[in-house]
Amino acid sequence: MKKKSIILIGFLMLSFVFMASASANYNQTISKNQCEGNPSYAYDTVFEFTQTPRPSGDGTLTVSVRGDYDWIGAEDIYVIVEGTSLGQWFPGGRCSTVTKTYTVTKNQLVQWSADGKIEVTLEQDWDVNCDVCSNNINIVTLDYPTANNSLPMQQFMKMLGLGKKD
Ligand SMILES: [Ca+2]
Ligand SMILES: [Ca+2]
Ligand SMILES: [Ca+2]
Repeated sequence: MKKKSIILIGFLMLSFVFMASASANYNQTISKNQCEGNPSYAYDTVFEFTQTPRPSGDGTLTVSVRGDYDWIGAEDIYVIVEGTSLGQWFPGGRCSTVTKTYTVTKNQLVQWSADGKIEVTLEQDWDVNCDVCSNNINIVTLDYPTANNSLPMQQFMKMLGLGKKD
């Protein structure tokens, strides 16, 4: 193989590694049964996302629920992230999965992830009962982009004059 080809292939491989590390996402899913232990009505479910890196952009919080949520006007959920309410939600499903996606801003994620964990609570209304469905579940997925720049990447960018100035 010619020397030029080897250098070109090496460069392509390096570029691929750098691109892969630059576009990493934090993506975690946690499931909780809001009726674990079969109480008469659902309890608030708490989801702790750990080892949360610093975000590089806006992300999404996706909430899926299955249970006694068909009574619009009563059977609601409040989605709370570290004391901030993302709003009241009437899923409107009875024993079927209903999903809602919230956009969370980079600024919010920066604040929430600073201590390395992000806590999400689904506050359930007292009208959400546990004897209606046998397949109760709450699922929360947190997804956001992270810069995740390795040291070699930053040095490489600096060499090309593309890196952030210190
Ligand atoms: Ca109901
Ligand atoms: Ca936090
Ligand atoms: Ca009910």
